[in-house]
Amino acid sequence: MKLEDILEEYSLAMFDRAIAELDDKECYVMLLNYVKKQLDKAPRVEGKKKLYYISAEFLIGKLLSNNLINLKIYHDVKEILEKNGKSLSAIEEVELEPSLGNGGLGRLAACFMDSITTLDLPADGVGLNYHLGLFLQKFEHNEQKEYPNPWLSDNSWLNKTDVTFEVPFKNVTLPSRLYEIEVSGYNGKVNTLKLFDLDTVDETIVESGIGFDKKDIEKNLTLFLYPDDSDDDGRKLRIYQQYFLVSSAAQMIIADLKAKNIDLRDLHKYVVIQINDTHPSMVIPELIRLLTAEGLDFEEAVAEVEKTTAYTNHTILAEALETWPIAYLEEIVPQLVPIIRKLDEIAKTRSQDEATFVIDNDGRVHMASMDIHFSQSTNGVAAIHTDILKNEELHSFYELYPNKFNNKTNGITFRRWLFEANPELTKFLDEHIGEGYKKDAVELQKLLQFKDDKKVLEQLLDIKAIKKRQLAKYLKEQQNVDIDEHSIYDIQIKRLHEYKRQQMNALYIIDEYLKIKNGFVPKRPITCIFGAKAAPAYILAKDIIHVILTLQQLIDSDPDVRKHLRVVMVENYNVTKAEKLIPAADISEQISLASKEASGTSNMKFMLNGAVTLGTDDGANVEIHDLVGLDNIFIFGAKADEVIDHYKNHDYCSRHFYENSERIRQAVDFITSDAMKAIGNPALLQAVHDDLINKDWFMTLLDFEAYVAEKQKIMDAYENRLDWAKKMLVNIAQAGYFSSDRTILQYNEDIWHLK
Ligand code: 26Y
Repeated sequence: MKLEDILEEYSLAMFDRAIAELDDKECYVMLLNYVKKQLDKAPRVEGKKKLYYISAEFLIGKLLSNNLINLKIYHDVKEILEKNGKSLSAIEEVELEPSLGNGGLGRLAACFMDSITTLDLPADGVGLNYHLGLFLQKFEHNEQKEYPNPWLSDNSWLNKTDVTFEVPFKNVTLPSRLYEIEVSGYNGKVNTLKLFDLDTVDETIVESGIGFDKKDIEKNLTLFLYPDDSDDDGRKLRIYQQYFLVSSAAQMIIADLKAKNIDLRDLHKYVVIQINDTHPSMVIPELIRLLTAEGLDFEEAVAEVEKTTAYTNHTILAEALETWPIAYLEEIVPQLVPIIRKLDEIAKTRSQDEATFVIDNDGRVHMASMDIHFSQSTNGVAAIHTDILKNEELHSFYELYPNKFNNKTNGITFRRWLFEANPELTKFLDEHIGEGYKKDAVELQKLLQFKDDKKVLEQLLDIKAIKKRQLAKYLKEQQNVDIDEHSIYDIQIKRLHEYKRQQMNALYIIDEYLKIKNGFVPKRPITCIFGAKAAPAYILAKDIIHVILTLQQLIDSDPDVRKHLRVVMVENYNVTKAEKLIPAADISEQISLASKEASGTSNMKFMLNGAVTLGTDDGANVEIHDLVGLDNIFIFGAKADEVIDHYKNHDYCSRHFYENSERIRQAVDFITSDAMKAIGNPALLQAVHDDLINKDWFMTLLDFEAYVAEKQKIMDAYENRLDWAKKMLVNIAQAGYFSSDRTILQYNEDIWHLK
């Protein structure tokens, strides 16, 4: 039967009407049901050994288009809908985005599941079924306000199961229930994302924004992703969440093995567990606990767990390296404490170096230390990041276990970030280099043969113009802002964090504003686009958002300036918005302080979509730089070793830069100028101003002038349109390395050994 007839049948069966008579919501529900049926029928990836990718976050984004693409019916469905007067993109608006992640780490887990399945590797993703994902961000009076972000509905990809496990906490044992989302691969097969939940969780306890009773575990356990951990109750809730996740995961793994009559002493031959940052680290003592309960000796269990688990580090920021007071663990999961103490003793027999202790002298458990000692592999997520782990942050461990350390440079799935987000560019590639790149992304290099072909370069510019127009239309609909589609789209989208230095971009805008006010206008209008959520308890990050929004309003209401320079902060930045923003970008802002961004992955998505990077030599920018060469990327600022030296010597003084540069002083002082204070909240503006002068922990002022100079260069380069198109082309052609398929093949080859 033809797909068209099948969908008509679904439509009639569900709504008693033809597709042409359905509204968008009904159309969505019809497609959801059809696709879910296909996924149910699809063959599962099978194999002797299975990966369990345990992660507190899976930032999967909307799934309809993604699944249509992987089932290879995207274009047919789109056509059928159009024939019936419907638009797929309007129908997609009906789907609620599951925001089950904060940013990079969670989105990486989602890209990985896509690639793992596509490469036919058997795996479960294992996480939590947060009822309310990352908060919904709204701007009110130029400030971020947080609201609940529900995504669960009767019509979702989530399937409830009868599978439950008993998770023992000190005061109460709670049943975890398994929910599942099928993950499609581009090979027509499926793996499963397994999300655990607690039946008694109650959304009605949420009050005033995203406040709730943090002590009421039975009602709040899986209510929110990363609840505010600025107080003890919030931190304890995170321990409850983490243990609930890993105990469910460990019990499920053991149940899977028992169902296949596998001897638990052979665990590592059938199972590999990837620990995604330290949030699931308690899986190590929990598995040891369960294995000893099943009859293994303690030493046997430790050895088996060490062979079965592997750890990925995603950060060198001290505040993100988790440590839990042993007293909290005593209070919540006392059964783990004797195990962790024994692990600490074993670790001390291996090294007396304090930097490698599992339990430090203040009685805090270092989750990363436990991971490194008691798993087979520790990897960083970009070459420079792994080098910094080896040589600086985790140096003592590297000396102890040189063979455990390895690099796995991150990647992104091209199914979502090219085929789905940019069908125009995909079609262009199909026409010029054939479809081989869809299997082997490195074939994108075939595009290089056209780097001096004027016609091809012009086509690339045309595609970018289309994507820019689409974004302008979308922003008009979403936020009622008008942007000039002929301006340069300069985009910085990522979590708001001082180390990512959105404040440096804001200072650039001020510098440009002052120039325009003095009669020096840019050759072409510039639109500076931001998207960023700040952690609700991260005050300075919220203040930086306030500075950006205040600048946006100031410039919007200034007819002299707004012709030349615009600022747009996109509200509630999420995966869905990223898919619209990235293909439209001319310039990709990757301006973190060198050494601080472990990898970055939006840098890869931008590059793949033909944006040119303006960035520091940090994270994966370094590898992009190597691949495209200095003609095709704009690099500025202090290098990682210089930055690391500043920290070691405590010799960075931002005030020194402020006092010695007129240009810096003018830009920084403008934050608290009368013009800004007339619009913004003076106290918040003052906080950012004062931090820049007195602290500036991430060295904004160190790099500011180099940044402004390099940005001028990239804007000038943009004016030579054909030469710019060539830069776009080289970036696209060299992006193949950043396919998550490559990353996953490397994980499999070096760590998982699944097939
Ligand atoms: C412990 C808690 C405060 C916490 C919550 C979330 C700590 C860390 C995180 C998330 C970290 C994260 O997203 N890291 C990012 O991982 C990406 C994927 O590897 C990297 O590309 C990116 O550079 C890194 O910041």
